[in-house]
Amino acid sequence: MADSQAVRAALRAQRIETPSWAFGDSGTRFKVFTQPGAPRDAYEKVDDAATVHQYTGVAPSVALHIPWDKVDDYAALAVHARDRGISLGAINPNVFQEDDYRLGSVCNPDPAVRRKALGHLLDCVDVMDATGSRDLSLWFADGTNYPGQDSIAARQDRLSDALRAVYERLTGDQRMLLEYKLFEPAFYATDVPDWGTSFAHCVDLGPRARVLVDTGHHAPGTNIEFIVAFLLHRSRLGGFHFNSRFYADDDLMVGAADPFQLFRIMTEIVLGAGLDPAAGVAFMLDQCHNIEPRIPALIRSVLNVQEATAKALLVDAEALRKSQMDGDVLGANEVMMDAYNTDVRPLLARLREDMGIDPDPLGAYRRSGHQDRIAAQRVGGTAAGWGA
Ligand code: PSV
Ligand code: MN
Repeated sequence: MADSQAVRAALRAQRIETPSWAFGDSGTRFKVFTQPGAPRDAYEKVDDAATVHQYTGVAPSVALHIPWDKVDDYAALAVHARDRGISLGAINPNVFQEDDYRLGSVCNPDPAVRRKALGHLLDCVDVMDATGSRDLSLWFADGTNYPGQDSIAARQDRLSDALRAVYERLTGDQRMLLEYKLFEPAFYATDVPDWGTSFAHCVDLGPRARVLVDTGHHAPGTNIEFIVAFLLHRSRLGGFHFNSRFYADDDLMVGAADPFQLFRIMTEIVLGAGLDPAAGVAFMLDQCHNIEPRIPALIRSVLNVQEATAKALLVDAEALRKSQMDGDVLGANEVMMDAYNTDVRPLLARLREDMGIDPDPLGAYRRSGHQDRIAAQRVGGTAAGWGA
């Protein structure tokens, strides 16, 4: 897409969802560092998400994790979000933090535990009804640590049963996104370890079920853009959990570890028409900011996705196609690298001016004094974190 007006229109229409849990305190199993100004409840997390949107203009929704974001009245939380200029996005059920789930949730050998997990998933669809959310994002920590611990096949059957029950509960435009993860917390066999497993379950279920690609959930060296292109081509790419990693599921800021990979992913999205809302691809972040200040880290992350998208939009698709048809290996590579090596920051600055926001979102946020204000205001109570 060479025409810069068309590029700017596409960027202006892009939507990137922030995760509520990235605004709370987080850490590793060694230490959770607390930060001043941490939100203390779902309402303050929504406020922080609204701040990210205010400075970027392209992050108008926030995903919730239940029960971390449990409130008495989800419709009221949705109204609060609307008053702040954003909406509530994907609902992420949490079936991994209770003692009952030691041997898994929906794949647990104990039918009573499976019933409890399924009950929570169905409750989360009720939450979606109240918030107007389209997507139920499912991630299961289920798996086994030792060979022979449980039947791999039986666990797949239990998973199918639960997914089917949830699928049948969906109405309207509601969808189910099934996330996969190679390992962790299970170390021997994860029950949904890869895109193939997720894809197979989604195909069994029907068109409302799609695969969720978390960029940190693969073996090192995996060609993620291939997975993206394949799923998009089959109309089964439900969306992303963007983050970046050096080693495993590091949950660092997207585009920080490997901006070239992010560009390659976004190029497959652009070439496969995945930016078109009709393609139904949800662009979401899933990160933890253990040592860096969170609101600016999320602003940075949104900008990184935007920069990668801008570069992907600059790929000369016609020239690329011609090189491909001519078998011109170097020519095709040059088309890609020309786009990747373009400095898109001036184009994005112009776009932001057109949108009526500061061309330098991070600088504007730093100058705003917002961080000091929330640090002064949010005293008392319990800072949100995993489990709150
Ligand atoms: C699991 O590692 C995961 O990526 C899932 O999306 C969870 O919901 C999220 O992280 C929790 O932080
Ligand atoms: Mn994730």
